[in-house]
Amino acid sequence: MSKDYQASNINVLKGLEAVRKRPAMYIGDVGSRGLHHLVNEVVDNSIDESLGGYNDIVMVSINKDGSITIEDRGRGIPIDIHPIEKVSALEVVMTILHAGGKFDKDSYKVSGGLHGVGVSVVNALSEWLVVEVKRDGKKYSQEYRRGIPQYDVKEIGFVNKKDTGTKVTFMPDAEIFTASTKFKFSTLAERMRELAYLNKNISISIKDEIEGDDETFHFKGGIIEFVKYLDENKTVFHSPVYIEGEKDNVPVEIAFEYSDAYSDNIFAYVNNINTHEGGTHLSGFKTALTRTFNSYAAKNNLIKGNKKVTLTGDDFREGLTAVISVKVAEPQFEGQTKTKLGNSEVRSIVEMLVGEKLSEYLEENPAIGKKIIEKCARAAEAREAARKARDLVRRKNVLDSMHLPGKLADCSISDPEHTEIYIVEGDSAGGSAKMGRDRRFQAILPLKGKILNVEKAKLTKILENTEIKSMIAAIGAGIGLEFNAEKARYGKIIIMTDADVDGSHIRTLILTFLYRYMKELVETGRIYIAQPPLYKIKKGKEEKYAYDDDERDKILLRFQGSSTEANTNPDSNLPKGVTISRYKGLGEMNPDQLWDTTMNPETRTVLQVNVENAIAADKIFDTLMGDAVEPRRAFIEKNAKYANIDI
Ligand code: 0RA
Repeated sequence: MSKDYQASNINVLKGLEAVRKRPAMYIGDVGSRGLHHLVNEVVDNSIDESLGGYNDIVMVSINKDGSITIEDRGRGIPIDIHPIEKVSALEVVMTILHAGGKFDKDSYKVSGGLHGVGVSVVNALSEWLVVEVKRDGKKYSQEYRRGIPQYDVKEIGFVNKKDTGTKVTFMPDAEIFTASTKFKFSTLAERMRELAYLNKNISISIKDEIEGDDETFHFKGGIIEFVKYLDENKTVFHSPVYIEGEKDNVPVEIAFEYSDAYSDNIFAYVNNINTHEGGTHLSGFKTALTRTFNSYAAKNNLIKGNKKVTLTGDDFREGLTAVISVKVAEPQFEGQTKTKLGNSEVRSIVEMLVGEKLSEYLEENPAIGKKIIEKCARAAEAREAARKARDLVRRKNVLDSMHLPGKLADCSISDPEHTEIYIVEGDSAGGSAKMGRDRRFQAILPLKGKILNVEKAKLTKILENTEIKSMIAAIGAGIGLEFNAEKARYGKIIIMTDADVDGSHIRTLILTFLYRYMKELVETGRIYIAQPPLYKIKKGKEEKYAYDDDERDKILLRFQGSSTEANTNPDSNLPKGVTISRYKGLGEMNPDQLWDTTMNPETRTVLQVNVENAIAADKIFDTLMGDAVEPRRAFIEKNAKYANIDI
């Protein structure tokens, strides 16, 4: 060691200590999400290099020892001595909070939400980290332990002058990530795929040396291909419309197309971050879309036959799949999850660009224009019919939460913060649940048989379905555009179905409905899946429940260990005196058992449904519920056992 770093730079140590003391403040949490965020943080820096036109390749590798490497061909982190800190700029970037960004101001460095905290945060949360930089014909490196440099930046060789880039390898610190430090290929790959769609000039490869997985993402068509990918399993009306432009230093890129789906599917990005909560770029787009299409339709007399209906924004969004990608130098992120763009200037920029370019596009592609207008006019007619149907239903008071469905066993507390509703498959399981529950805060709604597949049905049909109506009434917060999560009568919505193929299908149907018509509940993490046990294992008076095969085997081993006699039953592998029963359905459990194993908040496990990856969620629902048969078969075969829709 050339210098005693442990004592030399008190500011660095203070910064590292702050990060290690409150890691969640910097990376959101110390669970799986935070762990994978470390990788994204480094990759974001590589992508930033590509935004400036300096980088075309990012390579991510999960290494055999569990560490991870991110390598790019950017300019390489500068290594010259930093004028203020008096050490290599590389060391500054790696050890000083918020020094990681470009020093130049006109880059679109991501700086909101959890992004852009800097590589120094990754360094502070790594047991060890090695950085290698190729720059000016030389190769340099430095190593750190929990963020502390182990030696000065050193030269380790020569390279071709044109050969530049940065390579970061790190081992996440198990002292910080106490649950697990294992990187998941699919989680990382989904984000890499998204980044490759959003940045068409870059090729991103990822490999997993442990599991042997390997993928490379490079989409020359960028977001046009992204839109096609999102609609892969849908029937589309035309090839994507593509709009590109820049105003006041804000580059805007939009691709969209219409399919025969009933809902819309818009992904809006700012500096490669998915702005789940929307914002000014999204509202600018929506306004321009409605206005431009309406004036095009009027000018070309395209809604002659439908004089009575006026087309609204909703009509122009039915079946719309769109990707909006803008770059903003100083984005303001607002909203609950800091994923809503606040910059007001962006609204008019997007609105103007879309207005201008879409008009041009429609003049040049009249056939497509006509098709879209006709499609949206049909949507308007259907909307009108649906409104009538809804009014009818409303008049009958079915959707009114004052009239709760007869099958609902409500709870006595009314504060949603403390209440939960179990949506249960079948009347008999519903009966057990009603008897087993804690009636103060647990409500039970049994559903009979399969509910309607909302992915394939029009709103009018959906509103006629008894099971769906009772869910809407019980939850009490409306549906679709009128949905208001604040009115929801329960804090948790727990889906409880049998652990078999039918149960899995019913669960997917319910989830599809909630995802399409009460999305906010999914987005705010209020939907859960109950986990009933698969086995009951008995030895004498002792009873144990197992929730999967591994757990069953562990319990059996334990019983075997405590058994003094050898197994004398030649027909089974079971220890003596032990019996196993496999639960075929919830109905086989008596109320007490159901409470003990699945409903008691003290002892149960429930899976929270989250849409961490909205793209994956959308695809799963399309695949499982849409028209196309082949992809569904492929999905089910690939996810054999029973597809666990933990999206
Ligand atoms: C600071 C300044 C510059 C580039 C970077 C950091 C940089 C960071 C990372 C992290 C992973 N890959 C990276 N590539 C670059 C600007 C360099 C210049 O002005 O020459």
